[in-house]
Amino acid sequence: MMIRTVKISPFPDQKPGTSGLRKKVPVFQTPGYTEAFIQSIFDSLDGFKGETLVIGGDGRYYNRHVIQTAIRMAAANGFGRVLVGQGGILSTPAASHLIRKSGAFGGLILSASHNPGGPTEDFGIKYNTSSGGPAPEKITDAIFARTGEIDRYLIAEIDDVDLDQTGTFEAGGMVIEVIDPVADYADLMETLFDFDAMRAMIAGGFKVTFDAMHAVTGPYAKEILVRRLGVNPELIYNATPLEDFGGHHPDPNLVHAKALFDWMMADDAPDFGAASDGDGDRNLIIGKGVFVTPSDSLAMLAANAHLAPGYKDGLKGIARSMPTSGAADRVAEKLGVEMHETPTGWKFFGNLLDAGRCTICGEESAGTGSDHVREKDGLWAVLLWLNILAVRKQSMIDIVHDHWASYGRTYYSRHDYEAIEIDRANQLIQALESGLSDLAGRQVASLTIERADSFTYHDPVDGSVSHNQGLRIFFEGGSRLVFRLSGTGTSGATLRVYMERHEPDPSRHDQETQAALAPVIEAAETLAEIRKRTGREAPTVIT
Ligand code: VG1
Ligand code: CO
Repeated sequence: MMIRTVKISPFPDQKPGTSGLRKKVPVFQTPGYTEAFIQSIFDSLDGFKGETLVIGGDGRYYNRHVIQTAIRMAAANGFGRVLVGQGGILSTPAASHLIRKSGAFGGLILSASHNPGGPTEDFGIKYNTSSGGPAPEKITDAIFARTGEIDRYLIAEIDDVDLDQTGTFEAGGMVIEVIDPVADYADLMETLFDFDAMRAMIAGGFKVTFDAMHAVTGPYAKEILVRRLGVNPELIYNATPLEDFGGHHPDPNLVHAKALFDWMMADDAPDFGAASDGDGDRNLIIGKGVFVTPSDSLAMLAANAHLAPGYKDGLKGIARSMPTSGAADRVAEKLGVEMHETPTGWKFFGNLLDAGRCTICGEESAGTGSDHVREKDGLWAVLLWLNILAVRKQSMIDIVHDHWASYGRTYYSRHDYEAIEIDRANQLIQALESGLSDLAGRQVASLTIERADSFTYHDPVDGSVSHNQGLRIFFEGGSRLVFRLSGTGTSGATLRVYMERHEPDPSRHDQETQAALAPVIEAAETLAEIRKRTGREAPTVIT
């Protein structure tokens, strides 16, 4: 086998963010750029000679090209075997499962998740470890350090692999297996959920619709929802993965999945509607006439998980990212299990899951998952909801109202200001942060500030500490405001403002969310001067 050593100079901007390195496609197309990052990953790892590497992506533009490059580089660097999803496709949770099941050393997941795709849109690369989860900060820091000094990459001269045929062959001294990306994952779902009960519910007329947003979950939805559960195929939308997601953002929120939302609120709505994102790890859950916020969905799934066979023995604990609402905390308290609050990003859940300290975790950004893999999992959340509905034999709206009646309702919203100038965003955060210690006791917008801080996470498993994970302002009465800058964007900065208010009184559970949060929203503006500092009159996206 011919291995070439290609000389390169470091690229200064290869710092992994919340979930790997995300840049515009033309940046990844800069000669040597993609290779420099992949080589920096390999150079930061020890002991993978002869081991297995999983490679897959969300099918976006440039996916196939980078997969070929990654295969050649894996061979040149000494991996013994690569597993690649057919067509270059693997949803993020399916990749996590495959890494675990095959005993792989790790995996490369090629995705920019919910960001748009195409020749001038976004691409991303991230590394997952043998546990199946995103590399922890210790490793991503090492990768970034390596990108700063890298001077060569190794690549084997092998022909392009035919990604469209499953099969096993040898090239470049390495075994290459192109595998069905769906089968193992679908089988895993059958071990967790009562497919008979769900099939019976659907056969009995319960209508389910799913929007795959022209992204990776189409083939998974067809196999699991249609073929194994009997959902009407006409109710599965945008099920063919496209390199540009049909020109849309594959982001299952109320802006980009508005058509689904509108239908779910109409008289002829199906019983249950859902959508997933570019790489299949997020979920949007809407019942007929009722939208379930991701924070509420986490709480409701945790409260009912024991109704599914995979969780019949109950939960070891629950974990949520800090900006996620406290709705799940109330469930953990009632169940008498541990509750953990981590920084944003799935990589922080890995240690807790590995140590058996939690079973279910979730984020306000529409990510929910469990210890079955080490990534959030969109279809898993859909199936857990369907399993709960099949057992409880109630409508979504009744289950949601029941939950609020028992635990109170936590009104929740996130306001995003996208692509603002980086300097302006940093100044806003700095100004707020420098005044944090003086805020306690201050009155703002009819609320009284109880305390404020910058969130620091102490990992209870390995003792690592992560600073600067978001600014928190707590008000008397339990409302909360959080500010942080996104770590997944590719143009400018994105300011995220998270607001919540708990309402125990059932007679006040039917307010419009933005109205219910009005004082907290006003406090955000007063404290951070968002309009003046960003130059924006209103958020880009409200979820
Ligand atoms: C966002 C979300 C975060 C999520 C991350 C990756 O990060 O807020 O909750 O884990 O995306 O999700 P940020 O730094 O932009 O706020 V995905 O589906 O993009 O892999
Ligand atoms: Co995603």
